[in-house]
Amino acid sequence: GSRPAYRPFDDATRSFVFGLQPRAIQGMLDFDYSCGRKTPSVAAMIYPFGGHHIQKFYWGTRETLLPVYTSIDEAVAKHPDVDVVVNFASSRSVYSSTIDILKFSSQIRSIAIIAEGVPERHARDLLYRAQEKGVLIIGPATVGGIKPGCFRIGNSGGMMDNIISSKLYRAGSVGYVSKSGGMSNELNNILSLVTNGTYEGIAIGGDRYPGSTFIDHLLRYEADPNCKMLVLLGEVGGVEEYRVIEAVKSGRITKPIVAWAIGTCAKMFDTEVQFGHAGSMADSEMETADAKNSAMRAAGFVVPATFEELPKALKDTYDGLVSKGVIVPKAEMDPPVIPMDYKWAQELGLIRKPAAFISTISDERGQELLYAGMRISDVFKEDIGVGGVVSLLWFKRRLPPWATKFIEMVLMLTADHGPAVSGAMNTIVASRAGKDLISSLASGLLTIGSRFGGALDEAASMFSQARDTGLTPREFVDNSRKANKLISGIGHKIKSVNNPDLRVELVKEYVRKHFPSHSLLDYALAVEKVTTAKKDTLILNVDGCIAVCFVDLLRDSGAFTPEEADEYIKIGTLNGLFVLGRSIGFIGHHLDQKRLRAPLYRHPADDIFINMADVSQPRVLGRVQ
Ligand code: Q5B
Repeated sequence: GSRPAYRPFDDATRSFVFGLQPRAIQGMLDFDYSCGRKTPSVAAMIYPFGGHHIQKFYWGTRETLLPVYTSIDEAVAKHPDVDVVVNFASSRSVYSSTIDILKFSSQIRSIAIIAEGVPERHARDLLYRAQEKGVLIIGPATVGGIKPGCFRIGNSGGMMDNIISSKLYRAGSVGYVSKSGGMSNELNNILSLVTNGTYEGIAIGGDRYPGSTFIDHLLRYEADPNCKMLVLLGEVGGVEEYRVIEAVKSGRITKPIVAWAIGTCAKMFDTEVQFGHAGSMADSEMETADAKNSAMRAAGFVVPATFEELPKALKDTYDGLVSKGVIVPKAEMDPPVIPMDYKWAQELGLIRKPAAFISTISDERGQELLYAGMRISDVFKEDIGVGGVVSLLWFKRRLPPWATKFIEMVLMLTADHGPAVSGAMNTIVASRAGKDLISSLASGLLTIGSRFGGALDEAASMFSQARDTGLTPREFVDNSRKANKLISGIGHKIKSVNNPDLRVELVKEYVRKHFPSHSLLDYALAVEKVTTAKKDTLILNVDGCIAVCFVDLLRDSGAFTPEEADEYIKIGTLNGLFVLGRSIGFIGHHLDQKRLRAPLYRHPADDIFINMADVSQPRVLGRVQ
């Protein structure tokens, strides 16, 4: 590319991210956006598994798509402008993937290796191969580094608010190199306070064999005319600081350099102390932090007396460069506004929006599923049964046991009434047409209506209205007839006074025994007396009986206000009982037909009286010749 070797990253740098790291990539893109970059610094992802696809990211307030390739070959071929790979491969696969990437060294000039725990022999081999090809390797075991205003390797620099507060969205004049990402964040912050900020910062990683080390980066900064001041944050262990000392002594590094070796406290322990990093242990006196600090001081580095004095040393050095005119501070730009993720803003309580839905019966967001506030484990501990669950989810309250048992009784009674009823028929016909369970069930359910199974709500409202307005049973029947209105809940196709519906008998028996009151049932039975006197099939049918008993439950259980009781009748609760119960039977019929391998049903034509008498003389439209 057109970039000089000392400046591997600039504001046009494009990279691949190896591995699926959507959060890190979003962080890189947010950084880019904050820098005012025109194009995202990530061109694509490489992930060998799961096939080609694309992933969506934010680009400012809008969204952008990034491709995911399965091989480096393809990615390189498709994006000739990319010369950096941020390799997030695990310690197990990072060696082979980096070897692969190194094959494209004519295009890929820098690789950041994030993985920790890379075996030292692998690290050394990669280092050797990369040097041979002149490829810059940062890492392993590092967040990478950051080039303010230009490019961010992975998660370097921390959260976006940190990046903004450390002014990393625009370049400063100070180039630093450190081992750890955590110390880098600290340095970015200090530099933003006491100088015009970071020009570039690299964390080389804490392993014994980093792919590039202090001297590599400091020599780059030395060569880069835009970098005016150097910072070395070393640590106990290793001898890399001495290579920098040699470079200063030999005149290869001439820019002012502020330095500190961390770990001066190691001498306070009796035994060898290993700090967080694999390489941070002194094998000899020379590798101690104190020895390094003394040697650097002696070589002319600016080394403060203590770490706490580092900011002052940085400030003094910077101020000196400004007064000499080496650094000309630029006018500060306004910090960019980075759109905050909706979820994050919500968590911080910064925004609100009206919910599109309200729900008040169940909640699965917490540790435990709740039904109307009752923990699912308590549902079982207290053995509330299906009736209890229905009472929680339909009525948002626990009903007394006689009521929940009644609900269960209703579900059991209405579960099925043979294959000949219209709903079961439709389920069976649908099933035999090859439909699946849900379709066949739906076909049966959609048949439930005011004449079949769906008469409960209207029965409840007709009977209670009649009784509430003081009509005698006879007046009610007469009024209905005059209005040409069938009484919902009265009449049955096959059941009659002489062939009573046992289900109805069971309900009556239960209600009389367990309900605190059954006044509407009594009223309905008085109506039945009138209707059956006319015709013995005009019994109080199963729909009607359940309906009036449920009104008694709603009104007299003490669990509902009169308004609530009326509301439940109005909003169609009672038909729900039949729908729920009969679903059991419809599913049974569907399974039965499947089990029987029942073939497609076609109704015999001789069972249908087909008569087109009314169209036997077609109207002549136009003239017939
Ligand atoms: N008449 C149920 O009719 C049925 C009258 C009436 C006053 C009435 C009919 C009706 C209201 C709706 C209702 C639920 C269609 C039924 C159920 C579940 C099921 C089903 C199963 C299961 C039956 C003969 C004469 C006529 C009519 C008069 C009829 N009903 N008068 N009020 N309600 N009921 N549905 O036998 O003078 O001769 O012209 O619509 O409650 O669905 O097992 O099958 O578990 O699956 O066809 O139990 O009663 O009688 O219509 O020929 O009428 O009685 O005006 O008088 P039918 P129709 P007239 S339970």
